[in-house]
Amino acid sequence: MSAGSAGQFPRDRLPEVAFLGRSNVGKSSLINALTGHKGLAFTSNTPGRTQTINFYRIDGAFYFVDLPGYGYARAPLRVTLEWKKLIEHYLESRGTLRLSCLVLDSRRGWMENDLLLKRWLEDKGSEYLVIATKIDKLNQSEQEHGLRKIRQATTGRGAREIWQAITKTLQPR
Ligand SMILES: Nc1nc2c(ncn2[C@@H]2O[C@H](COP(=O)(O)OP(=O)(O)OP(=O)(O)O)[C@@H](O)[C@H]2O)c(=O)[nH]1
Ligand SMILES: [Mg+2]
Repeated sequence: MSAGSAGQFPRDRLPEVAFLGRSNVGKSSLINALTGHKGLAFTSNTPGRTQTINFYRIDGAFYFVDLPGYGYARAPLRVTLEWKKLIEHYLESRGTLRLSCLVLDSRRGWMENDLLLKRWLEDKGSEYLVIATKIDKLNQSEQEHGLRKIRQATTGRGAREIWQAITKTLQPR
């Protein structure tokens, strides 16, 4: 099921796992790899392939939700803003969303928009998973370096939570 607006989201209240990330990182390919259906989600060499929110019902039990990628510089601004609105609306209001998979290209690691999204998910207290793709494009030492850098940002999360707790106790009563 493909939704270009919130009115078209499924209404059967099944739990959802969403795939988020920059354009072309491999979100749709990942859905195909996980389900073992090569042609299930459309993939393309051209960034900006997925332009609607696509819901794939798996075994009648849950949905994999393929979201349009962000950060595609060549998309017209109007389109970029529309996607942003649709993605934000989905993330903010979707009660059935159980897990967000934040997909990163292992060659690039964390980009500005990824960090913003990660922080946003943490502020909301949402469950999320960080997934690195295209590891096959790196050699052994690049793989180690790339994955270490990706993990670094996830360890920062602990520090943030400690600071949150500290500032909370320091607030005047
Ligand atoms: N080598 C390699 N190529 C990959 C991998 N994952 C995806 N690709 C390729 O990367 C390109 C983009 O993949 P998509 O799955 O369409 O990316 P997407 O994140 O869905 O992109 P948008 O829909 O534009 O947001 C395609 O040419 C894929 O074949 C991977 O793990 N390794
Ligand atoms: Mg896609």
